[in-house]
Amino acid sequence: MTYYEDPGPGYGALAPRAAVRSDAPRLSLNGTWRFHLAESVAEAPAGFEQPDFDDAGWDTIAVPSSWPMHGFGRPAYTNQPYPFPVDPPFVPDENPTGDHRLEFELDATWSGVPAVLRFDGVDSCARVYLNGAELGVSRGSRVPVEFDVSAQLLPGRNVLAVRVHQWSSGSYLEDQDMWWLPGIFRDVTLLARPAGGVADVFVHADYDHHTGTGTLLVESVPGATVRIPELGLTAEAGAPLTIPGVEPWSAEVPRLYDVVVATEAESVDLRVGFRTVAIEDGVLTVNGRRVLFHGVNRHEHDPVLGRVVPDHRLRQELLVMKQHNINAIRTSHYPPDSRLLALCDELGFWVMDEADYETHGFFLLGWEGNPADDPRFEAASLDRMRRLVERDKNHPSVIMWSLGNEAGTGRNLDAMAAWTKDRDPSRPVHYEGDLSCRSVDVYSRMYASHAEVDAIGQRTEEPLDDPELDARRRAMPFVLCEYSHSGGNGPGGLPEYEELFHRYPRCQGGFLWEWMEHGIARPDGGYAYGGEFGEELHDGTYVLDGLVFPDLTPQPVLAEVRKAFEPVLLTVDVDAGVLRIANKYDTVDTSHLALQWELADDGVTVAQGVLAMPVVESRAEATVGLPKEALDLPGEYAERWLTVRATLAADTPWASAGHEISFAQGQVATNSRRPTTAVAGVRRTAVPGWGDGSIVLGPGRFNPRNGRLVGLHEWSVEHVPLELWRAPTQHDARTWDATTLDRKARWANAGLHRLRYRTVSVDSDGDRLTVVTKVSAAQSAAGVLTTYRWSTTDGHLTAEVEVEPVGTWTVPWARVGVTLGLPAGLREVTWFGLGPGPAYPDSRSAGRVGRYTATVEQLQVQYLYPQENGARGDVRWAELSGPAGRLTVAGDPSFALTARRWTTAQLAAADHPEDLVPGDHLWLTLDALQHGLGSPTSGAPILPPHDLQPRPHTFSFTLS
Ligand code: IPT
Repeated sequence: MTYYEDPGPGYGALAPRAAVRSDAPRLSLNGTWRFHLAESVAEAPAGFEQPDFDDAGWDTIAVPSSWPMHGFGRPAYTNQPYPFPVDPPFVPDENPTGDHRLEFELDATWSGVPAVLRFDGVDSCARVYLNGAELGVSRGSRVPVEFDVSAQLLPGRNVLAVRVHQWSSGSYLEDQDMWWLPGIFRDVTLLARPAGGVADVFVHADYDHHTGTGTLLVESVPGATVRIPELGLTAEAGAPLTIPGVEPWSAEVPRLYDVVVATEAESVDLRVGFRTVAIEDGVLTVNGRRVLFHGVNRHEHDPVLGRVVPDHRLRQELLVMKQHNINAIRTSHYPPDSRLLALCDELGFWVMDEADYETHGFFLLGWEGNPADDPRFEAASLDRMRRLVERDKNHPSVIMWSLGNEAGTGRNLDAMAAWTKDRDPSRPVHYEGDLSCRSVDVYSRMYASHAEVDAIGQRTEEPLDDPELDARRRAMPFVLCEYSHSGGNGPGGLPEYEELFHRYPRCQGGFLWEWMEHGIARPDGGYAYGGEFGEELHDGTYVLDGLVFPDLTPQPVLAEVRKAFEPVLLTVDVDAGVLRIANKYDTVDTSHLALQWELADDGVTVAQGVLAMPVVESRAEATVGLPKEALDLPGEYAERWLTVRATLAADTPWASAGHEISFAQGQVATNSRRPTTAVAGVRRTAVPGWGDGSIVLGPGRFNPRNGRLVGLHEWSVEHVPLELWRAPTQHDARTWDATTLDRKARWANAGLHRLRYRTVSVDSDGDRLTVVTKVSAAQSAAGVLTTYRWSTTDGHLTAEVEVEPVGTWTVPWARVGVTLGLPAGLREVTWFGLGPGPAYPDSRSAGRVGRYTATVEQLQVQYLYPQENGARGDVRWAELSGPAGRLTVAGDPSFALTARRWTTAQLAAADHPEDLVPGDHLWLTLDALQHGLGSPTSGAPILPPHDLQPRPHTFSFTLS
């Protein structure tokens, strides 16, 4: 068996230890290395490890790097499938092999100094040589490995040679849903290890919330001292220290103390947070408080660099999370770059730190032969867990260990859990894949439906067969390690989950799937997804499922996330004249917040001010009087809304003073004097007449044969009387089990995208034009009778529309909408309704009633895979304007609005945003009803009210 197929963890590496900042000399070996890529191991050059090997003809590559991102080989994306035959621990001969060489000079500082060479991440198997001598072999792509190089280091010139294989036995344990990207993708460092230095350190910093006392126990080498300069404390390592009056660490107040652990030979700096994690009465607590995870699953991805994540990006990711009320991260599905955890300590996040462990492809084989249950993989399994825990054990942000993801069940997982509990009893152990929870401390599910979470909240979930295990699991706290898959335009249904987390103490929130879209930047400026690199097997757009775009720009749904995750709930109760404030923070009161209010008449601000924010303790509630004088302000309006916002009172490390944490709106009862639109005044009606071969009614001209609107004022227009289809979203286009047809397929089968229109009648009766159309698709007996009753008053044209399904419908509708093709010279839209972002039936809580203006371009959301997007919700009226003129559309009561430079069919046909080319129309669709977005791609069904089943409906709109 080859060394890269050996199922063990590799050889030659030192025991794992904590990642620390030390004053011992260090030398970064990052930079430009010589590089040679062979298609297979057999083609890799012999003797490449020899110092005098001639690499002059080789390429160069940056280290760290994912080599396919630099033109060597190609990225490949699969979710579950292994991109090689499943034959553990063997891998194919076609095994891209990257040889890396670096010459470096050492000065006198390093003479005779013991040292180690550290690799923070190599994907997937590395064989390492220094000055021609082999140091060893590593596997475990995202865990660090250190080799002792004391005997090999030379004064002056040294040559480091690393052979990296894309595939190895380790690949069987690394089948995460992401790009396969081989390379030395994290730092390479030479570290002096002075004799008598601080070889390792394990900080135990607990907090007793009853007494406010901290205890600190630092395990390190004999004779080491521990200093906390800020507290003027010095002690010996190994001796427990009791520190009264310490300030605890939490994700909300990430209080860190600098601690120095030193021997004569070396001094190590740590940032320590005092906190105690416990499970009490079936609830997970930190410092005695129940915590609620408003989390995301975070992969490491950079659209240009692959698995290399630059510093500024790490920080930016976390700032954007904090700014959107996200307080927790699951490091799906492997240990992140350690710099991330240092930032989590500093900025405040609850972290579920996960081992580099997933064998998902075996699921497709009924878990037959799963390495997680194969004794040959036991040592490698334990090694991965050990390297995770040892590296990250000192981070206060890490409050839970996770064995990995989607690796079925098996003895190796049990062994990993047992080892972890023994090594670090201070943190609970998580793993979702074993429903029995036999070796873990927390009950976890992914994509459980709202109904299931509700049952779990009441501890009435389906029992396990084994009563003992069942009782044990039923007593556990519950988290959703993944939920609300956000592929493309979605998910819907977040507020309903949040409500369950607030209702049931056992339901401690979860981690949305997932933080970032893994699009790969193409040279032409767009982003690629799976299948665009010639992969034989791939999962296409499934890699595009983030809350932020690859460049970290928030998707609209992030506003919805921020709303759902609000730590302070505000309710404007206009009738009672009060603002209700519910503090949902885990620990802090509301003294860091300020309250602002704003009163707007039909979206125009007429008054604003501040309210004194009362100090509301965590989990407590309070009320404050609303500004009565403002509510009673005289004015002419159709709708008066009061908006109250809780904002940061002072700057924080992650946002400036004034940053909004939560908001609420309340409609002020009106003695309305002005209707919603300009459609007002004395009624001057007109009757349909004839002109130029068309029926003329007010500003409208109609085709007498089919009754469609063909002209408006001086424009010619297109008119689609009824639309039932939308450009399928990623959620429309996929279900998670192969046995259920997705909506896209069901809509296609029913022909919603190829409706035909038959004019039943065109009648002018009195002052109305009545047009009846039967709408249905080829080979379908189901249809919709659509009746338009057009009338005109004062130059406004009003349509009352009635839709009535006929025959037997077996699919839901995507929408009930009317489309108008208008002149392209309409460029801007001002609307009164929900904004500023899009709103869908089950994703609208972030919308605020107001008046907004956007260009047609700004209304579009450029999902990396084009799909339905950008609808503005509850629009009472909208004005479209531009060089072509002006058009006002008013709804009774309201509609959802999309305005695009391409048709729905063109949107649906595009593979990339760049494929969408503006045509010579502005396509305006007014939706009376829409299907929700849901989140079906991973299992949870859409909530019934958002599932648009065919039904009769009437609505009305007015064009002026
Ligand atoms: C789930 C995986 O755990 C996660 O890595 C990601 O692939 C996610 O799916 C995407 O939806 S597993 C799935 C069977 C629910």
